[in-house]
Amino acid sequence: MSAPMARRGRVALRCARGLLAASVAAALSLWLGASCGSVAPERGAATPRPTVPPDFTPTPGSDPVPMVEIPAGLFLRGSACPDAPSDEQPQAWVRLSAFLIDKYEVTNERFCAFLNALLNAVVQEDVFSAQGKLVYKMSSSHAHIHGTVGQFSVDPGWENHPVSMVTWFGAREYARWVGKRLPTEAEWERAARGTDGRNYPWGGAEANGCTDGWDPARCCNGQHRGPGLPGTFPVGSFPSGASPDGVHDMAGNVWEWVADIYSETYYAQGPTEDPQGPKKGSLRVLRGGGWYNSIAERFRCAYRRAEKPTYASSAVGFRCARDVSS
Ligand SMILES: [Ca+2]
Repeated sequence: MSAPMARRGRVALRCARGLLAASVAAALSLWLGASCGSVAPERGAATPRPTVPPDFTPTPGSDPVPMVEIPAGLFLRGSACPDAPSDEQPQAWVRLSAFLIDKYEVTNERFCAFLNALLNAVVQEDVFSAQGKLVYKMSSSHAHIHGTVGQFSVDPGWENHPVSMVTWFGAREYARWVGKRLPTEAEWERAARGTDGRNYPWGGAEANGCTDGWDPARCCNGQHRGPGLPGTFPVGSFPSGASPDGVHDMAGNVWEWVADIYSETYYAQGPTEDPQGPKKGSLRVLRGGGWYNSIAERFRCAYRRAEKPTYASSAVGFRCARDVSS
């Protein structure tokens, strides 16, 4: 059975189970009206909001993007130049196990497949997780995935642009669906700058200053942005800006969610072998700079930004990673 057929089969099975339950639970029938499209909510009843189910089955292989293997070893994390923000200090050698990371940012087309696999309702509003967390801010005028006639589609021409308006929760749920995970903050930085502590994916010597090597022609940024809104380019549009390992758009296009909780003092206090981030904290880390930024500092591989995990922006997306052994 093909993957699409299998998905349709699972959706049909969910609907059949739900319809049986609806015959004995009137309240539940309202939910089914939204999730299966077969039982209309009563007039005047509150419309259940679109929700990613909590118990979906990961479908490894449903994410056709190439991945780059980063070998195990040491890399130089953080910054030593005097004008670097304090949360990037101290600079230190960090050891990582081998891992795989997506060569490109997750696109609208790939995220649309996720929504189509898990939601079966006409939606013109925001999508939430089963725990009530915002996943995708579809109501934004900068969102380019919309629900029509019972399925989602990408606005023509935006298929290969990076998805945006996705929260940290949405990024995590997508990664879980494709059998991957978000990269740790350290993995992301290693994939962006290699092992030698360069300022940007393409180079730049920190000894000459934190923004040595900045070249706005090598990435999507405020000085060189796409013509639409959001001002992104299709992923992989800047091969001269790829990292030493061939990972694209680590500087610019969209900021990227990583797995870690943010702590300003984590580099000073955390481990230097496979760091996973602090255990507690209310903010998550974003990396790499976005299409509207014009400040060279934002695109440095070591630059750290923190936002609430429910934050959604037209300049924020993500990519996935996984263990080599998984
Ligand atoms: Ca990026």
